[in-house]
Amino acid sequence: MNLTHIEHIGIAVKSIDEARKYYEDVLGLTCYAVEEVADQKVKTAFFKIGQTKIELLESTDPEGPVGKFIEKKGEGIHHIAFAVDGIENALQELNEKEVKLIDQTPRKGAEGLDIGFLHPKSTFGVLTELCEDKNK
Ligand code: CMX
Repeated sequence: MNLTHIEHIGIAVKSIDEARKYYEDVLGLTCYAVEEVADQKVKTAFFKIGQTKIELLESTDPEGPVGKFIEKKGEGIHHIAFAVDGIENALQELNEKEVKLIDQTPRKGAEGLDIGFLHPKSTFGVLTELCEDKNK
């Protein structure tokens, strides 16, 4: 498997409008995109630092993954995403190595990336995402 870099860190927040003031006014970052991902029941806001992005995640439904996460654990780091070359093969390899997959095959995520999640119960408690930008 060829992981190339940390693509983004997903951070669950109650309100993007509130949280972005910290990222913009205090840290001096620029929000370059806000996007709703309907099938994930989230609204996202992206900031870039070097090659890595911060993805703020606001739930649009209390029963969605981020809504449930905030209800249980509060705001905070929700997942880490690695960029990978060849996401299909990477997911297959992980499956063969008995890592529990949430997505057996890639699906479309924010920014048009192909993504696949690994279950936190088989990644030492860290919800992990693989992603590949096939438009590059
Ligand atoms: N990080 C670490 N552990 C997590 C977690 C997270 N983000 N989310 C849930 N868990 C843990 C819970 O704490 C719980 O642990 P315990 O059994 O020890 O209490 C367990 O996983 C089950 O949690 P749950 O609240 O019952 O939730 P579900 O099993 O219904 O779903 C999960 C958990 C990870 C399978 C689901 O959140 C999922 O499919 N996530 C992937 C998709 C996603 O997160 N999308 C939002 C981001 C989209 C984007 O970036 O665009």
